[in-house]
Amino acid sequence: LLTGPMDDYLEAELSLRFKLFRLWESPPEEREGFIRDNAAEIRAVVGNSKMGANADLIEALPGLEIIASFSVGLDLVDLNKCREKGIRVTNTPDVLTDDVADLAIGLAICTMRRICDADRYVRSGSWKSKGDYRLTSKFSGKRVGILGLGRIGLAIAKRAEAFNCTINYYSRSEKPNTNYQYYPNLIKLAENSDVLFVACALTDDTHHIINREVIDALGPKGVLVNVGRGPHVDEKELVKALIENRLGGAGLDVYEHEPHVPEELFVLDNVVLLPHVGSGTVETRKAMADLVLGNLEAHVLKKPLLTPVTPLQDLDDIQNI
Ligand code: 8YV
Repeated sequence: LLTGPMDDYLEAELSLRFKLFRLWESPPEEREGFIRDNAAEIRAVVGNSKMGANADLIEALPGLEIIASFSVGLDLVDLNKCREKGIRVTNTPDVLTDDVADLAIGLAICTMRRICDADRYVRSGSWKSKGDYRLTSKFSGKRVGILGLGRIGLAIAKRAEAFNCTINYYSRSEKPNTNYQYYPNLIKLAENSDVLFVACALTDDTHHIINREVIDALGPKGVLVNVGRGPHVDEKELVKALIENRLGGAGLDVYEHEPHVPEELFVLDNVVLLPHVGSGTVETRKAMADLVLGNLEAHVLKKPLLTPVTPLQDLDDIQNI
């Protein structure tokens, strides 16, 4: 069962190997019936960051053996239910790390150097009519804070090091084998950051972890970059802080209610808004698709899964995507 259209190559390859059910082809009001009618045959679900597998879907599929997510984030998969039912889960770690980290640094530079706004300045003819563009903020050498020092957080840190940034981080526990400074308190980290990157997994603990207090600690010169999940940030507070100039800027790839983006942000020139494209390169999406296919094949052939997530055993690990 493919929960939504996610990648042409993946869909084509899946349909060569398996009988494929396309959930989105049924109108929303008919989906329950569609699932009920086909439940006996459905042994695997392929979901993504838009639609995973919640407890209702899992309960409705008595023959379900595996959920292979076309994403690293598993916030839309009910891992407790999977554990209870003995359902296997896989995701797509590592292959997307570079792209998401590249984009995070891109968003920071874009926001601080106002690349998108400056581009609009040229296109609108303002350079000719109003003269040179305003001065912007430097990124190199700044204090970078990273929320979640997992695979993606570490890749952001490595890149920021090359820009001579100071790297500090917050996570549930201090990470061994890094020279980066650990802050056990997120507010303190924000107070000591020029740019704060959100790169942790979304769980009950990290929902709205970026709240008004953290935003105010980052302050009127600080920049927030979110390449994690929208609900990490209290979006209403973020919008308010940006409008009231209590926060310097924001580079966002994710939002609380995608694809809805608060329209108040559209008129602000200190924000850069991307449509959840962190892993969106041809190369990475192909690698993610190959992992989904490889995991499903391994499952069917009773071979070891390529990227298994043992529900909850690995929560600490996926805490830090
Ligand atoms: C999406 C992502 O999965 O990996 C994740 O957790 O959010 C992205 O890679 C991708 O956009 C497909 O929906």
